[in-house]
Amino acid sequence: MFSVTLRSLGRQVHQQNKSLAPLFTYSKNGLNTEASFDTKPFKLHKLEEGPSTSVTLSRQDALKYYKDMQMIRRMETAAGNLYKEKIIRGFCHLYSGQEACCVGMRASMRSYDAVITAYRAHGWTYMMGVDPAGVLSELTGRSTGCQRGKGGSMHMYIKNFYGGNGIVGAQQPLGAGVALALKYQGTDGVCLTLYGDGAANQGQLYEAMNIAQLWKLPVIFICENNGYGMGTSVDRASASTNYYTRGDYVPGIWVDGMDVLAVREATRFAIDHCATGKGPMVMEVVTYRYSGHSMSDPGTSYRSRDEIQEVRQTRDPITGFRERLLSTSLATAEELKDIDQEVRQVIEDAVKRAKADKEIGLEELTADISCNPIDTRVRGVTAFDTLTHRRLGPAVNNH
Ligand SMILES: Cc1ncc(C[n+]2csc(CCOP(=O)(O)OP(=O)(O)O)c2C)c(N)n1
Ligand SMILES: [Mg+2]
Repeated sequence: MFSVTLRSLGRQVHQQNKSLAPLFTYSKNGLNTEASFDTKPFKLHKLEEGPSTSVTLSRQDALKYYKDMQMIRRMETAAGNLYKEKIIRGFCHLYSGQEACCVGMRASMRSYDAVITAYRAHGWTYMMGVDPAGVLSELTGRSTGCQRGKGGSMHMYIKNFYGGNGIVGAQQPLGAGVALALKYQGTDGVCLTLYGDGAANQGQLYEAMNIAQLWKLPVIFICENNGYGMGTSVDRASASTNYYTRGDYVPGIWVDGMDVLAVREATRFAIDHCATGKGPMVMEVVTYRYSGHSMSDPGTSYRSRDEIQEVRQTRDPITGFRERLLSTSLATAEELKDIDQEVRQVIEDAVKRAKADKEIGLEELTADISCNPIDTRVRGVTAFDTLTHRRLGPAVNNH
């Protein structure tokens, strides 16, 4: 009886609001195990067909995406606080606002696909398998950090994740190189190569696209368009802000980067394209960063507080997703509150560890610089003062 009522309610809602499709598949507790949604239309460049805008979401996946997005949001808030307390030093670029991008992409990746991104890398590091304590301890320079505290904010790695790159535009040719390696090894693996709208104007992107198209490399060039490169808006920096078309001869797709499901579908489509030998693809995900460019930028001199507030209220990736889950009975408010509580606890524990754990000793400073060192002497403070290079463990991504 209850499920029949729900079903007809689902139909009514669907008729009133095209973003909600009929509900189906009920579990005992009256919650749905699956629901369908419509995404915003994708814009296509040099493509006859795009991904379907009608997407299905299982309850299990819904809870996972929600938790991952919340984990990244809270981890970044914690990183911001640790920075203000001067426990994190140096660079620190936060990803808050952009969570649906990495969570949606990761949902469509296969275990052997690779990722490379710029310096806004904490969320990706978590999504590729480092727990929040590994990320936060890396930020505070502790030996329990994912790079034993020697990489910091911009240089985190794990299997199939090639970092964390601080030079704007540097990672795009590297991503094409990773794609070449995947192809050379005979896998159908794809390299997701992310860059910002600011990096979209770097010449080396176009050199990388050229060779990727010629050699049909399995690389998705993904422009995370968050509206700004440092304090410069996209309109001031780019002669064309249609980043999905800027590969010219490379097919492109525009995606709402605040909708985790749209990102997931577009990524699945792009992976299929690249993995079947059709060559590269460009994907523009339109998103927003709430924080300043880095912790040293308050982020309010080149945009208004109202603008930030409006995005928070109308386009926030987590709030929007939460509403979808509740309105289609994929989850209850109580359940989501429990997840929030669990996430808060994980981050609190991670912060404690990031403050308490030890730093590496001086003898490790010159360890693990090269994978196969030819010369084991490393220059010290002066050219005459040499230190010894040592390998402490296997290199990440040394195939
Ligand atoms: C080659 C190079 N030029 C300039 C910089 C300084 N810089 C760091 S980030 C940045 C803006 C990049 O913006 P975008 O690509 O949109 O990435 P977002 O910060 O928005 O994620 C600039 C100019 C740099 N790191 N490297
Ligand atoms: Mg940007």
